[in-house]
Amino acid sequence: MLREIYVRPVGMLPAGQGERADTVLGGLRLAGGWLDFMGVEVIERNGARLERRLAGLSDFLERDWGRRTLNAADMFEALREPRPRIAGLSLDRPRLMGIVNVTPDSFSDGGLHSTTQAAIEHAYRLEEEGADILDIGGESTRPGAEPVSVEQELARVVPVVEALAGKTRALISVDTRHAAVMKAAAEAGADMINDVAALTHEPAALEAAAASGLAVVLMHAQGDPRTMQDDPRYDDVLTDVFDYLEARIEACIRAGIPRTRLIVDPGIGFGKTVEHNLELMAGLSLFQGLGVPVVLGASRKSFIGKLSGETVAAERTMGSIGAALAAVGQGAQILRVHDVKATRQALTVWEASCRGSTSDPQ
Ligand code: PT1
Repeated sequence: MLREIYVRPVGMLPAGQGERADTVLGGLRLAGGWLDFMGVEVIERNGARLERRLAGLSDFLERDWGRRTLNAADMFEALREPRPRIAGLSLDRPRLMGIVNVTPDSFSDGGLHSTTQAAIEHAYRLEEEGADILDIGGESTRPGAEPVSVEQELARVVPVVEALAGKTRALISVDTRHAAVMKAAAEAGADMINDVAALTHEPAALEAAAASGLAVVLMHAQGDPRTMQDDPRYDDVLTDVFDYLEARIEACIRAGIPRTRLIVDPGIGFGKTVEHNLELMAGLSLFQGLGVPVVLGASRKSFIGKLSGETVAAERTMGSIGAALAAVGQGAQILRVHDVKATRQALTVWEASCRGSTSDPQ
């Protein structure tokens, strides 16, 4: 089914401020989280034509949408539905997924043993700094990266998962496109699969993820890492990515993965120009209409370099925090970041400033 109407929550206030019964202008809690939305942006698509307009909630709810009523109503319900815990982690506040690369080029001296040790130490440091999830990856999927063999990926990832499983408070996620790695990681004690190919890279991936019983991040990418930045094109990037993720959720449900185990990610930098990335950032709250948690990975990416003129990725922490706060301001539940300490500090101040109090409800 191709959607004709999309409903994006807008006009965010800190949770509780918009929902108050005494306000003339009523708002509703977004996904059981930290924001109330006061209105919606209605996006209508007629073939290639796109119309976007804003509506207050009562205006939206009272309007007759004709044969599109069901389409609008199911998406509206999905916006409100509180997100269930993922592997025990509540998503009523923003969470941090710390990036742990198990790739020799990230840790200079080359050998597998020292690479493994460095990755484990890095993971513990990120947990200490406030990571809720540790994302372990053995294959680089950044633009232009060459694939590694599955054997190599297994040799990098599995020892790190084994070392961390049961020893950290943080959840363990494995960043992989390969069924064999998903299976081995699940056996080694991982909690979550993070797949930049949304379980499409191999036919066996969908089956392996279903059998694992783990939570799964479905990320949108256009093309393969090696060539994805060669002239990416969309009819409309925001609704095209939405449709793709919706179709992948449906495929997962058909394969036996319940919606409560699914998470989506628009895939910043994966077959996208700077303009595409910024359209996704600006429209990010749209993805709450999929009814599952949203992950955003903007950390140190080249669009931040292009905006700021900073050519050194490791010097993009400040820009990455800008992207992170923009994302949680649109309801994104999980941020995939390199700089856990800096992002945690920024989030703590952002949350307390929205709340207007030092007292932490947790
Ligand atoms: C991501 C992500 C990921 N990104 C998820 N997993 C990478 N769920 C790896 C650049 O433009 O966003 N979400 N796993 C890393 N990929 C990139 C892509 C790194 C683009 C850098 C860029 O610089």
